[in-house]
Amino acid sequence: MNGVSDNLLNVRSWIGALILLNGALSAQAGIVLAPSSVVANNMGNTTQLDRAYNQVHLSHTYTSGATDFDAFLAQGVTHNSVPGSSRWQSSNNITTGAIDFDLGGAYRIDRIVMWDGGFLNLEDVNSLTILISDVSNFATSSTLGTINLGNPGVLVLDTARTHQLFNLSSASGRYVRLQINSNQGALRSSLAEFAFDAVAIPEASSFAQVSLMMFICALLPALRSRRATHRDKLVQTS
Ligand SMILES: [Ca+2]
Repeated sequence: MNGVSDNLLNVRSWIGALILLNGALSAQAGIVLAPSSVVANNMGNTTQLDRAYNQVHLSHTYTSGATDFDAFLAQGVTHNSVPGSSRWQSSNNITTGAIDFDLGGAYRIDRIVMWDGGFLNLEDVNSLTILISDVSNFATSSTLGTINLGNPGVLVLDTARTHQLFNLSSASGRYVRLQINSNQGALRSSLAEFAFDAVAIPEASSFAQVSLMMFICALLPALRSRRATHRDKLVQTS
């Protein structure tokens, strides 16, 4: 087999490896991920926003970015939604709006788990659209999905609220927007606790750069070999 064919085989091997790498990334098990900070919030705060994801009233805790998502939920995690300090509440007379979070890095988001209030359930968010973006101003974004938590039905003191799990469209980015479309009827909205099922991904730009570099490195010997063959032919015909 000549050098050109060998090197083209190498190119195919590298491309195959890249496809496998990409497949491995998409097949990775998800971890539990909470936002790392708030970028914007047009709903105001009656109580502080991190109460919606600070784990304080969860029956089990996780390490954001490390704990296996399915193993975590399999423990039967509940949220004590009774204390006022267990949930975020928007400003009075504001029930809808958008809250933007920084995840602290690029992630693929597959699912969201939510625990609602139970107590004071008329404040609980109902319809929620979730967007993800590579840029903090959401100039471009993908929709992860619109979910409905439904009305718990009765005003109860729920010290062990069970979770609701929602599948999302598995898009990637660094910033997530929770767009609250409706609540259960109160004059402000609340979020008891939420977290994402996520997989960390390399930054798109660096992944593309590495891929391009690997491709060029693999292709160079083939080009050199072809040039040498061309030169040999010129020598033979001169
Ligand atoms: Ca909470």
